[in-house]
Amino acid sequence: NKKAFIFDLDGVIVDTAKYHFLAWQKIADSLGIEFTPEHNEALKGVSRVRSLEIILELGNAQASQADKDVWLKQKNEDYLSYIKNMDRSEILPGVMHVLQYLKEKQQPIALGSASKNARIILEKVGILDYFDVIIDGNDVTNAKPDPEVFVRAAKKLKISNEDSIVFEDSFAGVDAANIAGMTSVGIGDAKILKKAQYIFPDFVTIDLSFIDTLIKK
Ligand code: B16
Ligand code: MG
Repeated sequence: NKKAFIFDLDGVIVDTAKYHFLAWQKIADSLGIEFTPEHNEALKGVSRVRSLEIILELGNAQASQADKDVWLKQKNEDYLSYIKNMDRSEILPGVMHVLQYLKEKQQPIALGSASKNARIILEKVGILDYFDVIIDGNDVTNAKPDPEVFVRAAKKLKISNEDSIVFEDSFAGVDAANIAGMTSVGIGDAKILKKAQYIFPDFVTIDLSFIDTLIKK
């Protein structure tokens, strides 16, 4: 039995969500827009461009394309300054255990991330080799909750959507997996991820017998 195991990156494999938040908060601050961790939930899994739009909407602010381009560039430069020092220690607890088990069981593994920085991050934390397929923000035109990123990953692995399992920490990402007819596994807060078919607070609480169940499903 082969299934496609598709991992989101930010908030699932590594906690870069905190860096995205810090970088966006600086932009919001400079625009006088209040931006809290609660507001940040809506940005998870969402593209950089759409994230800025959401922040501007929060502040009822209008901006020219030229201004937006400046802020998008600033945000990404700031974000890159946070991720440049990342190493293996930033892989979230329990993730390696599951990745190694999937390799042992010869299951296809993909990354399905909205981030244009996905490859750099996988390289920094030293797990690029685990992924048979990487689909990221550079490959897709439609952001989550559109299922494009996951559908492309499954297609490239030559596995049907029904035989694909998605690990996601975001509301938009869980929606995307469900829309594609894939099995959605939410990692994080059950209140936010209630539409996921399975929910775990983190990878440490995922038993390998659960992974076996998914393989045999
Ligand atoms: P970048 P994921 C997403 O990654 C993040 O959750 C989201 O907050 C971010 O805006 C998006 O990537 C774009 O990232 O600015 O690096 O291209 O969770 O889909 O792995
Ligand atoms: Mg995420």
